[in-house]
Amino acid sequence: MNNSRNIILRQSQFFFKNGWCLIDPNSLGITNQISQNLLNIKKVDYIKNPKNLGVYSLKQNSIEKYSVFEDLSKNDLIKETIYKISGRKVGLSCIMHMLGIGKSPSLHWHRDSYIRDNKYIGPIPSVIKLMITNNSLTQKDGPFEVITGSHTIDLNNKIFDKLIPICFYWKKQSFISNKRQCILFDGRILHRRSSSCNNGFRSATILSYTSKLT
Ligand SMILES: O=C(O)CCC(=O)C(=O)O
Repeated sequence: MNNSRNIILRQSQFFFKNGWCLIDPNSLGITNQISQNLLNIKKVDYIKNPKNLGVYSLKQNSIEKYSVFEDLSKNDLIKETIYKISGRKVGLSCIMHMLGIGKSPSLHWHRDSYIRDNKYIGPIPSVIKLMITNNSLTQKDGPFEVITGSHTIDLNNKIFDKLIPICFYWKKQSFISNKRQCILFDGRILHRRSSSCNNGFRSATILSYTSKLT
């Protein structure tokens, strides 16, 4: 009990400082079977989304065909853990499921919520996202990447957001791993999917959470 409280405390400190933290999928009730079910989704249920630059995404109306998404949406352990780590009471607002096969260019570095010309873009308060990677990943698979700490360096300026990944390249974190991962990240962080090679393969599920009105 004490040990799990210590883990959460360390994750919380890490999350506030860096804008992301790793969580053991099993501790969130995201079992191997869940990842297997996500890997088993039929190819016909995906579309190639131009916004996703060649990566397949699950059609939104196919989500209800697979009970695995209902299981994920009913998973209160995820919400409780996000509360413990971020201090925010959240509700699930969106599910995205992606399949990258073969070569694709990287997405641009971006934030999900930001201000441009005094206008708010994206959800306010910002989203918190949980990315579940369902297979092991190396650089060739086009892993998710962030600029660690960039959630706190936002000058609300397009040019700076192009310069930050160059100036702080040494702070780039690529989520490669020989096992499944859950990455919790703040939607204000600069992030992208990196490019993949001909033999690349990545199955990833992104759950977006927004603050609940109390
Ligand atoms: O697929 C990825 O790794 C990137 C996802 C992304 O950019 C987003 O959720 O905003």
